[in-house]
Amino acid sequence: MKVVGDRIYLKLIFFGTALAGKTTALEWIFYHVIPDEMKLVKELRQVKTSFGQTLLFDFAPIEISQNVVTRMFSATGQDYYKGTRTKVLGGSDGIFIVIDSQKEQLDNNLKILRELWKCQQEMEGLADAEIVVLYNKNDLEEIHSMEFLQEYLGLERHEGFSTCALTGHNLEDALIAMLKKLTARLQAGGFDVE
Ligand SMILES: Nc1nc2c(ncn2[C@@H]2O[C@H](COP(=O)(O)OP(=O)(O)O)[C@@H](O)[C@H]2O)c(=O)[nH]1
Ligand SMILES: [Mg+2]
Repeated sequence: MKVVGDRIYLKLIFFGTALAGKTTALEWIFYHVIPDEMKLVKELRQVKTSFGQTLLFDFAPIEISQNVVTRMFSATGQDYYKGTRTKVLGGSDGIFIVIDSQKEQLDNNLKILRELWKCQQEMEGLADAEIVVLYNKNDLEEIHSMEFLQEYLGLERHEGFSTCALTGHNLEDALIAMLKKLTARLQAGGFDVE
């Protein structure tokens, strides 16, 4: 959280393995959930490789109330960009963990979660970040159930939603859950959230 003048800046990030659906989820939220008057830019800012994968990050600033601005990022999942990923993670107030529910991705999810828990221990402030989990690609056949993934990946204590980023299924609810947690935290800290 950054306070500049009478404005509070919150940082939200979508974190997960490559191709889990981070960019798709952020795009859907930006274009279908956020009302135009809240958007501080008209288009999502993206830096993509020639294969359409996110190179650095996707970025969208949104004014959720008169004095609170939420900046949403999606961190790239490729191992190659590990250094960038930790930079994007730094200072996050809220983390959407995007799990690729496909069976073949089980170990990749576990691997990237271990990395996240490690970053949380090592990076200042990150341990307090609010977490909401998206169990994504719930429209596909060869997937594990949300219940199985919660237990196997050790995510039971975090609020989770079974999502499809292509159709936006449950994404609005997940965003609302996150904003409620952040608003409660701001109010507990004595900030006005109008
Ligand atoms: N079937 C299905 N495909 C998805 C879903 N979410 C993302 N995808 C697809 O998965 C691929 C990778 O998505 P992308 O958002 O670029 O992944 P990122 O690397 O996490 O940003 C794209 O082809 C998306 O269309 C989903 O919920 N269901
Ligand atoms: Mg991406």
